[in-house]
Amino acid sequence: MQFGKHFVDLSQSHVMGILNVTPDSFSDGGKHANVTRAVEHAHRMLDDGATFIDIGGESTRPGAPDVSLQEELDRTIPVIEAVAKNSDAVISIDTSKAEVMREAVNAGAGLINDVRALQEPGALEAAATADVPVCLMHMKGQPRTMQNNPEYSDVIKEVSQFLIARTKVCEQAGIAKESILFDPGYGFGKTLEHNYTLVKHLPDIMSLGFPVLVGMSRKSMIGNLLNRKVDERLAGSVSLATIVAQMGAQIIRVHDVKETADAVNIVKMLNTIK
Ligand code: 7PM
Repeated sequence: MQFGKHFVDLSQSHVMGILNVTPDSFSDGGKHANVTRAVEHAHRMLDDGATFIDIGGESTRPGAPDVSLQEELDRTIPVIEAVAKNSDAVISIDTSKAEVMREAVNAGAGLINDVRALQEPGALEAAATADVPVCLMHMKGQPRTMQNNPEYSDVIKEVSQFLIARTKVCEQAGIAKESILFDPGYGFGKTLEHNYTLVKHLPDIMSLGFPVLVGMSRKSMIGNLLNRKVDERLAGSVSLATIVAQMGAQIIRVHDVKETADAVNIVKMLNTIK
């Protein structure tokens, strides 16, 4: 699949590193220090084996306060420019805002990662014009309230139907089928049982014919099952990454790139053995 100027062979699994873009106000070093730190983090993840770097301005994080357009642009665009100029990473922009999509792709992003699946005003048109692939994620409800008692009659069916319905809307807006990826949206309006059902039946989602991106790194589906705090979820995260890599998931979005790349490389080795 072509991601802007980069081609990525999705017949194998790739690691996507999550890049922290911290607000300037939390740093005494100012804007430049933040950009420098973010670029260093991106380079470490690339050295550790990431193909993709996912850059987000935090507005899409469940429970996070809304971030203004200007703030999201200020946080993400300078980092995208710097990483695009100094590496051959495929940069993914984690946003739901049309203007951020446009500016990010102008700055060098090769993938739009939208947890709201292009449902915000202008997002469909922005993605169609940007001419880079888009990851459509399933979320039930809205970030602030989605975790209070989510219910499904059939979670696999509902997630599949939502994603397929969004592809129709995308196609009508001029987005080619060939540039769409699917994400079941682990943790976004799902109970523990729903999340693990979506792991077990990931092959059903994959059989819809779109490459999949999965993000389970350090999430509550690990913490709540194993009774682990956020900084104790590495083994759980790598275990889940290994399982979905073995299923053939195309992109695995994680915090811990080095450990996940090791797991993916073991799966790849096994897949070369008869
Ligand atoms: C709190 C809860 C903070 C959850 C951050 C998160 C995904 C994503 C996120 C995902 C795609 C995180 C999440 N999760 N984009 N953005 N898929 N495509 O762990 O699962 O970073 S935010």
